[in-house]
Amino acid sequence: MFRRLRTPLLASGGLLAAGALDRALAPKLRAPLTTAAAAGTVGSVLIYQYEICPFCNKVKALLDLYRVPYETTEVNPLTKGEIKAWSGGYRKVPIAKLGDEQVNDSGVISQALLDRMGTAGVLDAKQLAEFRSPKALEWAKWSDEKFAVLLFPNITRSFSESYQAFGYVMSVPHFSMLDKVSNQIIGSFFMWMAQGKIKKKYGIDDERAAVVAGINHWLNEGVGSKPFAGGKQPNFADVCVFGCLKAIDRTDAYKEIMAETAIKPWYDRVEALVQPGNACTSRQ
Ligand SMILES: N[C@@H](CCC(=O)N[C@@H](CS)C(=O)NCC(=O)O)C(=O)O
Repeated sequence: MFRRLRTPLLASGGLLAAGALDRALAPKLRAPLTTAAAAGTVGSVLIYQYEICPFCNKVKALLDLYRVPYETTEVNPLTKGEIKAWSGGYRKVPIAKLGDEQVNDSGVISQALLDRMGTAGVLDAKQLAEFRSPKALEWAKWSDEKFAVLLFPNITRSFSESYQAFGYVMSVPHFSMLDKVSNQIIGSFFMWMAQGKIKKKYGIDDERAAVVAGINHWLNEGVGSKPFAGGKQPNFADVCVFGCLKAIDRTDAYKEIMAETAIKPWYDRVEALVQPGNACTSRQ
């Protein structure tokens, strides 16, 4: 179990105060762009992804937030068959196809998308500057380098947790039965076996305590008393941290994080703006 996290918000007024804050803010949140407003402006977007990859979910949350239509292709983690022939040796996800252009790495993809959104007028110059302010980029780096790395050890603590995390492979339509079973069993097994090595690599002792401490740090230092790290609207850092948690939202680790920390009101606020985007429906 996680140690229960007490944020200033909880300690000084409890969940009631957090709920009241949500209600007070709800009408002021920016109305989402319609898909039609964004369609045709950014061009075609195809994301090669793993459903449980935090970096892929970050990119999808960004697209969803601004109602930019996109498609996803699930990559077989064992064979990489969907990308191997054309990715030029790059074997990680996400990879984006922006029109005909291949863009690797979630950070590069996100900035390329934001540039296109700026050019297309989905975001004006001021909104763009605020969304990717130096502070937002600093927290985005923290999310990628310090927070995202905590997720893997948390969803692979045991074979059964690892098996649960890999459960999504069973519903990927283009995976053959052999792909599904091999990923579910062999993939889960190797993820579980790799857990210790990853913990050692990143100097993680107690993975549950580490993820709670990470969330504590984000809530207290990143979000603070504002609705979002970006203030009244999410910024790129909000999108990055949201993507990390969205990636694992069908796992026991996620349930425990939500129950044992005070992150849910912030998460729900971001999710309310991201929905009804594709990240929630792109699951194949
Ligand atoms: N810096 C990269 C990191 C991407 C990354 O590490 N992706 C993982 C999945 S979460 C991956 O593809 N690992 C290689 C593999 O699965 O073989 C980014 O932000 O896109």
